[in-house]
Amino acid sequence: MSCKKTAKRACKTTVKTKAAKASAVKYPTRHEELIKWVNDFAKLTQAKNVHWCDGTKKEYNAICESMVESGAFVKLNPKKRPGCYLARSHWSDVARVENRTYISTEKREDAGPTNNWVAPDELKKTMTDLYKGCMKGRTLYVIPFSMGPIGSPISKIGVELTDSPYVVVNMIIMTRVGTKVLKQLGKDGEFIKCLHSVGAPLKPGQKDVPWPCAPLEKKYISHFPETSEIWSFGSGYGGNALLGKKCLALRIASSLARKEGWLAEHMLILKLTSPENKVHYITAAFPSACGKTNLAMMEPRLPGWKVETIGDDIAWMKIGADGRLYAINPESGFFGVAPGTSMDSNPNAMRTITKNTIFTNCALTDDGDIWWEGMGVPAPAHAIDWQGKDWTPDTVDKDGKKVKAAHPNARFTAPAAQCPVIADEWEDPNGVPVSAFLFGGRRPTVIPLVNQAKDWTHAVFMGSAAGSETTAANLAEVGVVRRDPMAMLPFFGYNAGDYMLHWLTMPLRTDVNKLPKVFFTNWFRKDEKGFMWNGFGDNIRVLKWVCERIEGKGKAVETPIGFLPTPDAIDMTGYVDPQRSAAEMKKTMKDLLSVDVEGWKKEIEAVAESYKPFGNRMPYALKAKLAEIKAALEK
Ligand code: SAT
Ligand code: MN
Repeated sequence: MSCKKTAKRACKTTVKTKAAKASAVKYPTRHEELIKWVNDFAKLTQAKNVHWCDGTKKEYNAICESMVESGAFVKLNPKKRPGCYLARSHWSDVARVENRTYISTEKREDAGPTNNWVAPDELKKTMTDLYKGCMKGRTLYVIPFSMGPIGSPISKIGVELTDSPYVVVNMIIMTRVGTKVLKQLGKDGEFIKCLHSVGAPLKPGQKDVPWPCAPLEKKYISHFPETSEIWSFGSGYGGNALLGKKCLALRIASSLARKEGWLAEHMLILKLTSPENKVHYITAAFPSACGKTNLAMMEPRLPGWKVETIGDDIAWMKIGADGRLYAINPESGFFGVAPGTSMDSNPNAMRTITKNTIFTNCALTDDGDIWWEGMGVPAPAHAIDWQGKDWTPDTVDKDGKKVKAAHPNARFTAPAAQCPVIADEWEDPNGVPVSAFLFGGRRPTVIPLVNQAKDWTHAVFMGSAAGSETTAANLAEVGVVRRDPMAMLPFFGYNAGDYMLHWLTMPLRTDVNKLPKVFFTNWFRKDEKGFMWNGFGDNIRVLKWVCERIEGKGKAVETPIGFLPTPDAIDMTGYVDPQRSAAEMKKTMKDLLSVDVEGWKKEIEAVAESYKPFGNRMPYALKAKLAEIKAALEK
């Protein structure tokens, strides 16, 4: 970024690389290890400038404006979306790339069978070669960030070095960035080193493209949990590039959590208040694009109930002095899936993204607003699609298939503080006490609407057995069921068998009586009429039963797979499915809340199959639980 008038303040902390060598250079920190690490990387990558981010609004605005000038951002109509921008990615760089994501440990077994693995020496050599000269013609941004409220005993500090201004502004929304973090770090505080480059150096005079990135075979999203480092190359997109999110807050943090005795999970955190003013905090682990954001901000369709948001994607949970689990949201923003988000499905998300939001791969309307499929408003007669092409509702591709205006994994990045139902305590440094965990996934058949675990081992089994239909959040086949234990499959920072053992040992570290009650939910069952359950605001009916169970009430029947609600246990007052009469819905509820014995036998086989690659690293207790359920189903 050049020192334009708009960017004057930001440039105060921008130093020419050559000048950086001179002792006269002022750094916004006295942390020598940090300064040396930054300068070494600037030298390796041959960055044109080094810019230390201060995290101010002024800096954020200056970088956004410079991206508008360079063509990387479109400024949206300030009357319709004040403070909002649209970015369009390269067509090939639209989601996480799991086949280019590595957990690099000295021993292959420590990464486990679910992760790609290359030894650290080899991977670092390959990537050092890629990093050589990769920032020519670009600015290296230094982003000091805190995951979790600054200074909270649960938080962790990271520093990301990147040549992507898109990453900087997204990180400013998603994490706590800037001088205040450096202050907290002091002269010798610990931080997690995160390297990132889009991998597209510029020759002198070469014009930049709106979304620079490297081809797939050069992309690497690498994690070194033994030294708590992240090295990312070649992609500018979400979870590949905003290194605080999946890379730090899940992969590196899960490995730290195991060492330090806590939990880093792919879970939303919500606050539920009953009509009697009883409060319960609930966390829920669903795979990417399965409705975590929707549940976290739900508008309940039962009178008197209130849902407030603490987090929509990641929960870090530590054990309090009272033996309970306390959760914080390590993030400060939402990186949500746009398509399907509407005033119907998630009104609070729609209200959150009315201002100060970055949209990625959404369609641009002629009046300077954004649009996506499933927004709940009619398609515009004309728009510019996510690839920057003219689009109308009739646009088809060369095979005659309708072209989508927004990419199915198009995203919004919005400050959490803007959410109208953000809970007052969302930034409490001590976290909130958790009463229940939900696991879930997108399962069109077999899995009931809700099912409660009988004990902690059963709870861990339930999590280990989770599976879901794949979605567009990952660059792979969409719509096939894959096992996604604890919704962590793409995010385990170590051997998933060891992770299960870590979970199984939680009762040894907590007050067992205060451990969260655990449930498996499935909003996605289908029959010939389509979805059998409305989902969204009607999910409060399931949460109400969950609360009753937490409080030792709530009618349930014990079955081989867990405690299922009796058919009348779910409050259906005012429930309307336009496709089903009340009598039909009664039958549907019966189907949703019964055990499909034949289906479950197959399910158990599939889970057993998923344990096999782990050999003895999969805890015996889970195999025993599986055998117990299998035997009970045979009876
Ligand atoms: O791109 S992200 O990994 O941040 C989003 C997701 O897949 O959940
Ligand atoms: Mn996620």
